[in-house]
Amino acid sequence: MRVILLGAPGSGKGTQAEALVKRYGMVHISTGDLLRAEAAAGTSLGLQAKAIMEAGGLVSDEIVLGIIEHHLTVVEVETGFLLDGFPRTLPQAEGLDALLGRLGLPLDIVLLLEADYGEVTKRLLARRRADDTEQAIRKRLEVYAAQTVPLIDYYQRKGKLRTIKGVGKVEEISERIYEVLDTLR
Ligand code: B4P
Repeated sequence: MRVILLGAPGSGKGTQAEALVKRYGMVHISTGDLLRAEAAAGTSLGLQAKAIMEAGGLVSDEIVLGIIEHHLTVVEVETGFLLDGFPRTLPQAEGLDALLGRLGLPLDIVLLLEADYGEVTKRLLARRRADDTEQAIRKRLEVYAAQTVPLIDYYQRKGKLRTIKGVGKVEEISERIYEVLDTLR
């Protein structure tokens, strides 16, 4: 199963990814987690990314596409993959299409987790990660609206998009997703 999880910051992509990977066994690829790991390791790429992330911006398409290409070609993805937080811009989506085309790994579905900005802001402020300050959250939501929301239309046109109500108990949201993904198995 080859799945993309799309949604605003704090919409629960990382949270739902954990449950989905347990149930379906696909490889979880979170660009946010990978960038935070680079930052924690103190690599030059990581330090560059850390400053951008803490300010609420997006790391460059080139860097993120490089990371994804590495993971999809080097890591074993025969059981499928779950892309969490990627793509976030049109160039990333187009780059991914080209890469998946080359690898012969067509995408099955894009799940959009829908939660309003008031709800996601409340969740992120409660979490207190380094990029969860009020100012960075405002910036992340602006970036989401400008750069990531166009992907909804992009995947809708391709007939790949399914929208999931992302508000309620975590388990209830997982159940909504299982209903959709179980039909693909
Ligand atoms: P990410 O790591 O992708 O994080 P996110 O979008 O902020 O959060 P997510 O939606 O995963 O929320 P979560 O489940 O954790 O991105 C961080 C940064 O990395 C970006 O701002 C950017 O700088 C950089 N980056 C990542 N990918 C990139 C890319 N492709 N291109 C460029 N830059 C990139 O949930 C949030 C909180 O809500 C948690 O505390 C959780 O417990 C809670 N929660 C979840 N579901 C809930 C529910 N149903 N009810 C109540 N609370 C809930």
